[in-house]
Amino acid sequence: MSYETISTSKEGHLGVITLNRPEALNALNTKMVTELIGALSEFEKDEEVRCLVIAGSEKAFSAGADIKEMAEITAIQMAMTGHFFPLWEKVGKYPKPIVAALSGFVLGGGLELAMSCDVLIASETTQLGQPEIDIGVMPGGGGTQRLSRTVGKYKAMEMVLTGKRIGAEEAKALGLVSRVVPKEAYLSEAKKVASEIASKSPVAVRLAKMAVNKAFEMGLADGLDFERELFYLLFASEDKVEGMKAFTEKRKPEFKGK
Ligand code: DAK
Repeated sequence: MSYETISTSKEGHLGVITLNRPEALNALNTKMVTELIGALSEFEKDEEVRCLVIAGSEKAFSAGADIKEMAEITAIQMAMTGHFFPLWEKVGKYPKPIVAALSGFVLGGGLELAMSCDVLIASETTQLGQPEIDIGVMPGGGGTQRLSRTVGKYKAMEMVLTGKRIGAEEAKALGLVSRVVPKEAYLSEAKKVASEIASKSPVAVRLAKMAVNKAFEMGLADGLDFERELFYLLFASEDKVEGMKAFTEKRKPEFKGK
């Protein structure tokens, strides 16, 4: 597939999506959102792809939704089309793990996109924020909910109500990114983590991702029940037999995702 506002590639078991609107700091417009959904669907169907990487450029992962486009959209148009909602749905419920390779500006919808991913690797230059308040609106892609659950009420309030950005180190201290790396290494590190995930059993990875995500939706008792059911289910997989056999035979397992 060829795209205008993103590019995609396959590197072994990795599907890589790169946001590519440098003239607008990778602002998310309708075209880009549509193309992102298309690329995510392609990689979802591709059995060779076990883990995704979403990256922007060194200057900007994404500066958020395209304000120039949004300025023309009415409330009715937004409500009728869901605007970007299908993207958050797609990424939020994506069955394969997604590593976000962050650098430069990660703002508004860009941060909301990143927060819907699973592992966030950030360059030391990364600046994260929800600046929607500065243009008279508020986060609409899950920002108020995901940010609060991640950094707690008071930091989330400060970020959402003032629009102020935070740097990579502060984000790491708050648990908003998984790891901070030198700016030359953010993409290679993201691919390294993604490759490591891709080397594990795809069945175990998928269920483990589901279980961790449930922690944000369920109470502890229900979450523990959910985890136990998935754990039992994994004992029916060929990958479980292979993983444990390989351990006792002191060799690397060959996981097939079955
Ligand atoms: N939209 C459109 N164009 C943008 C942009 C954006 N978000 N951000 C940057 N650009 C464009 C600039 O207009 C400029 O283009 P030209 O003027 O050269 O044509 C170019 O990118 C370079 O930007 P600057 O000249 O401003 O570069 P600086 O380094 O001086 O500043 C900046 C970088 C990132 C601090 C600044 O550009 C900035 O403040 N950008 C806006 C950031 C922002 O407010 N982002 C939040 C947008 S609102 C929804 C879900 C989610 C959302 C909406 C709906 N639904 C489910 C319904 C999300 C909303 C948002 O994200």
